[in-house]
Amino acid sequence: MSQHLFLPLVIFVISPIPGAFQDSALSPTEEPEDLDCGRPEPSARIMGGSDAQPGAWPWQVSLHQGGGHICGGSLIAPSWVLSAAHCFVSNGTLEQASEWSVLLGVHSQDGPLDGAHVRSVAAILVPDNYSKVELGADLALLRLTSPAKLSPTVRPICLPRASHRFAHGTACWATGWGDLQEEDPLPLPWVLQEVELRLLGEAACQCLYSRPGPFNLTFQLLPGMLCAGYAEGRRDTCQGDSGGPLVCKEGGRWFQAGITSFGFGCGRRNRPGVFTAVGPYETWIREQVMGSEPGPAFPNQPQESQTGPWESREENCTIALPECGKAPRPGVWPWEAQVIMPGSRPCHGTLVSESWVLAPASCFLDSITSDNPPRDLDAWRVLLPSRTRSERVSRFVPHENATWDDASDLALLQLRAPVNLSAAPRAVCLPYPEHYFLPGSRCRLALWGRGEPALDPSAQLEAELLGGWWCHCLYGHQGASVPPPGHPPHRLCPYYQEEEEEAGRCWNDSRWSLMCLEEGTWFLAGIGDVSSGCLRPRAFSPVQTHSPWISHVTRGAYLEDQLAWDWGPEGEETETQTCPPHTEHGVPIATIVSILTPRLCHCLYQGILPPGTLCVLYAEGQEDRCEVTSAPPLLCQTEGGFWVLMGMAVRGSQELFAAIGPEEAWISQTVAEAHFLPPSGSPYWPPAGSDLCPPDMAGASGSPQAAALILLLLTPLIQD
Ligand code: 4AZ
Repeated sequence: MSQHLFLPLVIFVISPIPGAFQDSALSPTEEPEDLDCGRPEPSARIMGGSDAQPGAWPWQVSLHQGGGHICGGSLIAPSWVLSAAHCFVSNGTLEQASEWSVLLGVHSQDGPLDGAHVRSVAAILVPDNYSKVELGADLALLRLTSPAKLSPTVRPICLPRASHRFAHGTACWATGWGDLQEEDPLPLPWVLQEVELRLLGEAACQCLYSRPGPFNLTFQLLPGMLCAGYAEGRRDTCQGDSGGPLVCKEGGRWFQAGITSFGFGCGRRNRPGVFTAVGPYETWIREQVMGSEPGPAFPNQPQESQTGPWESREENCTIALPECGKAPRPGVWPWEAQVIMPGSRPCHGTLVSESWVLAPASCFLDSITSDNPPRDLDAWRVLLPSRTRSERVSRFVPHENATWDDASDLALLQLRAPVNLSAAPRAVCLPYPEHYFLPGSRCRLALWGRGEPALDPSAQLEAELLGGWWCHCLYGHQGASVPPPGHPPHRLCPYYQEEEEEAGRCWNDSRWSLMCLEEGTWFLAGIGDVSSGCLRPRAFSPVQTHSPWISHVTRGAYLEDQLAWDWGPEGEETETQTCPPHTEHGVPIATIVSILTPRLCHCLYQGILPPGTLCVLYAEGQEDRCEVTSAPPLLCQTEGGFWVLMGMAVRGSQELFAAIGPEEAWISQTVAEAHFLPPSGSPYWPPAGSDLCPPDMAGASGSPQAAALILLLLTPLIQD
């Protein structure tokens, strides 16, 4: 159960109303076998809260297998429980009924189950046409070995008839012991959770699912399914709630409109939960339970008009939320946060929700190694744009790998009071793990950590993102497989149109975060580590890998406020790609570079380089060479152990070298003693017209981006 509205608990008790269980709503056409259903003992329910009151949902059952809760279910008759088929079918096979037990009248699943009782299962029935959740018919009936003991905390729910339509927009309730959000199990004492969900019309649901974001390519709402939830996400069912009921109150009774079936993630924007609609299965249910006395009840329901008051508002599936990632001007970041600690330089971080700031943990190294929470937390302040007063900090959560892994150099700081999000301050958007930043995306740098701006702070560099293949292979190893779109990248490589020489020095002294723009929305895409220094193209560690941690710590602030685009591969580029070999000339003497294959060099530079130019790669973990200014020689050792002068740097470039080989005649004439090795037999340049480049770059030939990249790489490096 994913529920991110945590309201204070207000407990009050309404004394039982005499005669509350008399069925005043029964019509003369009521079927004789109907038992009283859908009426819990009157209780105080905490609206918008998360823990249910004991006995508030007396039809809710917990289905156990192997001693643990697996799925929810609902009591529909003393001997029958309704649940989801997918709880009992694995690899096309229906599990043994004897493996399952049904817990009735449970509130907290921890400790003594006061007032609860257990029944074993005699039979599990699943519709013949059930195959997998996405194809519908995800329901199951469990026949108990002996009838449940009905009591105020154990009562059946009413079922709707096939002809009944629940009005779109009706407020209904889902209940269960499922996760609080993705990857976040319900903590002890495992109290039953409730969440209010609105029924969504079919068109609205399909419209939401077609909005960009994860999973938008895969969903088709089928007959017999219904959606409930909200465009903005936040409140939803989640893993472990499956099989549990979605109930709506009509005419003074609770009816089960749906069975929690599946969804795409939990509480995500535009991805409401999907339920099996119960009404359409009236006949199937009646057939299965035939002969049982008493059977489930299908009382008359007042038929409402099919078009509820919410319908028109839903159909255009718009969301009104404080938006993340909208900046008035690039470089003017409304999410820029400065953390001030007594006795040290300010630390630049980013506002990621109304209550949380993300910053490099290395700013707070003293705090990480000493006690947690840090003693001086009271003295910390956060400055945010357009706020006249600074914010106080109530909690400091460093990433567990922060002290040894640069890519995890992150900490979250919780503000004592949430700030009002408006034009400024405003949160940046964070990418989900499956976020795919399109090659060529527009990006910019923002200050990060204790970094002093090496440049005039207004001159933040405009950059474009390199394709994943390039970034991965330039920094990765030969034969390494490239993460396909939809998988978190290992690095993000932007290349810059303006160059660092403006600053007169390498930006090595500054740390930057990488902001990338999609559809007018800025995402915090990456964080720069100091070790990437002056290597080019610069590499940033992707933030998306940390979204589960951020989401877990901020408890939904992330899900609430973040958009997630997923411009997936759409059919192409799904084949596994690997990195080509980096060198065929042995290890260079300075041990800091490898020569790229002619093909890679040719593709990377789009054939614009003069024939005979060698490109080199600064491999992972190596020192940067910002201090090298004079044209260095490129020396390589052959298999025979000879050291060979392979090339001379092109105009001081660190990546490009003019090959010596083609100049053999001229050198021999000038320096009679020079020794030349026999040719290696491998030309430095591929034949004209060969198109061996990966698809990423194939279409980019001669593009401004490619030209910019070439200019960048040819730019001589200027020393401090
Ligand atoms: C599940 O795995 C599950 N957000 C149930 C419901 C939803 C997602 C997953 C809907 O049981």
